[in-house]
Amino acid sequence: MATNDLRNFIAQLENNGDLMRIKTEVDWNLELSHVAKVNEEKNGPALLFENVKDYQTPVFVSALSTTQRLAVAMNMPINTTLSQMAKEWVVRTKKLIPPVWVESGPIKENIDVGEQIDLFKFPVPKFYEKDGGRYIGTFVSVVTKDPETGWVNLGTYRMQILDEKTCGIMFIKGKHGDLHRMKYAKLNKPMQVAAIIGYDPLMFLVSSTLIGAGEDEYNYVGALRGSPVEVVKGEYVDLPIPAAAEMVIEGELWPEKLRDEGPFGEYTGYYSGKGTVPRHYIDVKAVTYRKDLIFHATTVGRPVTDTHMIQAMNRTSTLWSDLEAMKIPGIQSVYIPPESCGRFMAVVSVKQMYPGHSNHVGNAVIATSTGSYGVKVVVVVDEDIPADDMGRVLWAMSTRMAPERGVQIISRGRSTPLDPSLPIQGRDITSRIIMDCCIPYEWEEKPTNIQLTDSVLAHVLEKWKDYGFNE
Ligand SMILES: Cc1cc2nc3c(=O)[nH]c(=O)nc-3n(C[C@H](O)[C@H](O)[C@H](O)COP(=O)(O)O)c2cc1C
Ligand SMILES: [Mn+2]
Repeated sequence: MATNDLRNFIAQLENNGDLMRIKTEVDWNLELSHVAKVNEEKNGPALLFENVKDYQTPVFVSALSTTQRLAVAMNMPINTTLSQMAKEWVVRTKKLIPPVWVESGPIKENIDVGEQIDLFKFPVPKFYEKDGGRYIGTFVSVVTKDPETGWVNLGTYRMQILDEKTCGIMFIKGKHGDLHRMKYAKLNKPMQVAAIIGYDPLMFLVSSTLIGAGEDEYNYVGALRGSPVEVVKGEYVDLPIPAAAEMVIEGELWPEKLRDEGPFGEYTGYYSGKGTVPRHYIDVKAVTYRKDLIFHATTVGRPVTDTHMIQAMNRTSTLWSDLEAMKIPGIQSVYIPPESCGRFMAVVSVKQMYPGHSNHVGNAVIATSTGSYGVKVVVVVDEDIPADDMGRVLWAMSTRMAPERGVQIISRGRSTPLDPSLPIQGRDITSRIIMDCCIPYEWEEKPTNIQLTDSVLAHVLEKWKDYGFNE
């Protein structure tokens, strides 16, 4: 059964023994995030904090910080690798499934408007000491609409509580929410915004994915799930909202007005460098939430957290789709490791069929939309090495790559303001490296791999327990 809301997802984790309920009181101020982070670094279970200081509402974290939990969200066997899930994504998203409108849903069980609106009612964590405040939008999907074409977009953009009825929001230039904002600026009208916190985690996977301008991410959530998202209209905004979401913050954003926001401990593991900066904000007009609300958050910060896992997963998927669209033969597997912040490094395994094939692949990666936004290191390996087996990738890098032959530096390309390897004032443009770790196709004499003998291996595996091994 596909998950279709957060509660269903949590129940599945609990069935798998992959959820821990914390009943000890935990402070929303730093303590909660630190428990979550230490647990994530031990590859621990998802956590439900049931006793958050000053609050009745529980907080759920680490939903997708392991491949096992990503697999639950994708409705696949829990031992599926990230690269295999990405391949499945490529297949499922070939047929998009639009959302369907319904009359009402649990999201309307509580409706706060006017004087009732108070963002401090919710157990919003402060994650890191130097953060500018409490971040209500971390595991969030922000809905906006193009005023000219009606295109609905979902994007994950961080949101800070600025006061009881105001949230800051950060749009990096070029993001679709910001393209919409610029159109409202021309019309001199406020932009309606709905921020969804707590729903089928597939939506978070999708709202942080590089999908083309003009495309409605709801169609991708439906495609990945195999059934349409049921949506209702907002209380204040004329935007589609999942009927079974936990919580929605609705409001309007004046396109040219700014207030101080940040800083925020970013997923690179660093602050982005500029400290507190004037950014856009939402005037909150309604907050709707389910009975017995579960507040959903993610720690962000250094790898590996939900953010790194989902970026690794969705960027591997879009890179793979892009390469498939380029019709390059022989691609065996693709992988963007979570430890590279889910964006800075890409590995592709290829079955070579002609001289220069591995170069073709390396150059293609940086020409794709995904590769050209943020991938700095491209590694190409032969077919015998799965792209997501980093131990084997390092082996290929060490034994098959001759630096002079294998390495190319590309000096200019699109970057991100979050890349800490570049000076704070010069982060628009980055260089890239392609590392070809393949044995050259044209070599007549190739190094001989040591192979286990099939018949002996089969014999040994058959007798495995007789030798005294348990597993
Ligand atoms: C936890 C998390 C926080 C993010 N925060 C921001 C942000 O504050 N601003 C931003 O522009 N992108 C942010 N991103 C990246 C965007 O979600 C991503 O680029 C996505 O493609 C945006 O949607 P769009 O392509 O429809 O604009 C974040 C991603 C994650 C996973
Ligand atoms: Mn988009």
